[in-house]
Amino acid sequence: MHPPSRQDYVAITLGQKSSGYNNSKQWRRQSCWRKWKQLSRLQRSLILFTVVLLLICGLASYSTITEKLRGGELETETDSVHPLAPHVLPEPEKTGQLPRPEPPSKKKLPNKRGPPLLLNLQKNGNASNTVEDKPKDSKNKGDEQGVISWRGAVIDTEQGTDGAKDGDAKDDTAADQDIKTVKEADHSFHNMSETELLEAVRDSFRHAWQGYKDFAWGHDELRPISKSFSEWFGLGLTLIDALDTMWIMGLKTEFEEAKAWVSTELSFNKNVDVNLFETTIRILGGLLSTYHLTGDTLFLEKAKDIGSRLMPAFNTPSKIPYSDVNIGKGTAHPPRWTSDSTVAEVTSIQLEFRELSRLTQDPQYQAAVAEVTNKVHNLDGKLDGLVPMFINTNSGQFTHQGVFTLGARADSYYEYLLKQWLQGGKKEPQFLEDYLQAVEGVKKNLVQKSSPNGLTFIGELSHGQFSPKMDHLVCFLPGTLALGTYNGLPEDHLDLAKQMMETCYQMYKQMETGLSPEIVHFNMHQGSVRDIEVKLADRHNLLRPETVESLFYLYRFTKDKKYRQWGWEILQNFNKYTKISSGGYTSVNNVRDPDYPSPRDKMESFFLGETLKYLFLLFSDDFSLISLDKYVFNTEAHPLPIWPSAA
Ligand code: DMJ
Repeated sequence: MHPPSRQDYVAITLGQKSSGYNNSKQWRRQSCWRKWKQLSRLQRSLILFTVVLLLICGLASYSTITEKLRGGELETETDSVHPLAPHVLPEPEKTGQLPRPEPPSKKKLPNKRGPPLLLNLQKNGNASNTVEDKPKDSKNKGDEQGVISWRGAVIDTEQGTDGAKDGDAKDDTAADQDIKTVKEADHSFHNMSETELLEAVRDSFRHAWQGYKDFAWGHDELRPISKSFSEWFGLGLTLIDALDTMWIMGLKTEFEEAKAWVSTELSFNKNVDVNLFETTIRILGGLLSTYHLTGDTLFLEKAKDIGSRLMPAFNTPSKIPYSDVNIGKGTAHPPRWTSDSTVAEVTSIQLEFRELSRLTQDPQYQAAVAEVTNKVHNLDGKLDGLVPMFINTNSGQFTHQGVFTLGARADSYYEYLLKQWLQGGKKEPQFLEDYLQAVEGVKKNLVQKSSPNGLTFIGELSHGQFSPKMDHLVCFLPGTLALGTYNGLPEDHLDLAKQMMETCYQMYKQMETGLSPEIVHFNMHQGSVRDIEVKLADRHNLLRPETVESLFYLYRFTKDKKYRQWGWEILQNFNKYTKISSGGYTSVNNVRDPDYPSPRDKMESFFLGETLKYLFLLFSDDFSLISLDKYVFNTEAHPLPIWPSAA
């Protein structure tokens, strides 16, 4: 017998619905229900468990199949991808000091508008615009010239996206693929003149800018696949970060349209919480450097405005600034979950605030950041000049002590020690002392060699325990070390820089896409098969600049052309795996899968602010273009002047 309540339920249900149902359906349902009720609780549990298990397996295999289908449908095997750039070109011009280029206003602008293959094909209507629909659309339109894969590469339609060929490509060993990439890059690099290399970077910039302009104008970041944007602070982050890059590249039209937006649309009078560090390095830094390069006071006025709005961050019991400021309300606060700030963040705003004081003759900015510097200088808890990652805004003490890294949360502390010393004309010995001590601390505690090939890397230390983990962020270090040696610091800094540079390059080269993951782990045990391991969660690439940044410094100081070649390979792989045909570049989830690197649908502002700028400067023979005797780059690649000796 069913309990009364269940009978009621059945009766009411059937009664309400009976006119619409046929009898056999009713009967089957009642009979099934009776059988179900006759089962023991154990039997019912077993059946339910099996059903749930089957559902989970079904869902999992559905997403795998979907991904495979998307990968198979959307991509081509590497052999069928036509390289974008390599025409046969004259021998490279002889290097040497060329006359300093005129500023964009006086300069003859390049005629070329936009990437040759991609935009032309788009104009022809042969390429659809998103990763998801591109090959399907192209097939439907019966394109005979070739379709464009989501990578932005042109595919031979006869080969199409044939699954078997995909499979063949996958059978290649990683080593084979590495060799292929290098050979291709080698060939095109040696055949390119300086002018061609520079134009290739300009093309990439134009392509990124076009996507931003079409789908994200005035917003923080482009989402190139969904053809939309994301907001972080709502301050046109990409546009401001890219201003000085456009000026340096001589992209006058693009620069003027961005300047018009800054002039008419940019307002900091907004009820919005911004991150002090990110706003300082990207917005304040970007405005200050653009002011210096152009002499246009619009940018100085905007810099003063944002600088003064960031000052409430320093109103803390310890004078160590909070991470977040509301630039409209003039209030500041730490993150919701802690009263700590990040050490790199509070110690990497100094170049910008010091420069703001010099320009405005208002000492408050420099005084605020100098107080932070001095506090950190005097703190206990360092290890041979290495700093922990967190500092408390109430006590002013380091927290989470005993953990040391040159990666996230500590990286630019070291960079700004050297660069403040340079900015001030080498007159503030405290910076130099702290920097030299830190480099010794790195050598003593964090430098190790991998197995089997002996790559030099910088690991991490946690309570005395060494971990062979290295963030891509650490690849700023070769450039900083080389800059130090160029300015008279020990030669062995440059030796370490060169070794580290090789390692950072290998972090790209040894990946199947030729792009570095966010984090790597090095093997240290004798008999290891490969030097570099990548954990599943660390396989993404955010279009970060640190390696090309260091390549730029190493090339300027050594003039060894291999650094340019490495930069060229990296640019080509960004073009191959992250370029979106409708405009923009995307960060990717998986640098180990050249068939489906899995786009993340975001173009970080530093790709235009830093990555492409450093690549452009790497390929320029004109060393007076942002001379390293006259400028220091902030940690977002915005050049700020080295102070004249009178200052
Ligand atoms: C940039 O915002 C800066 O270079 C910062 O110092 C580190 N992170 C990103 C780039 O990776």
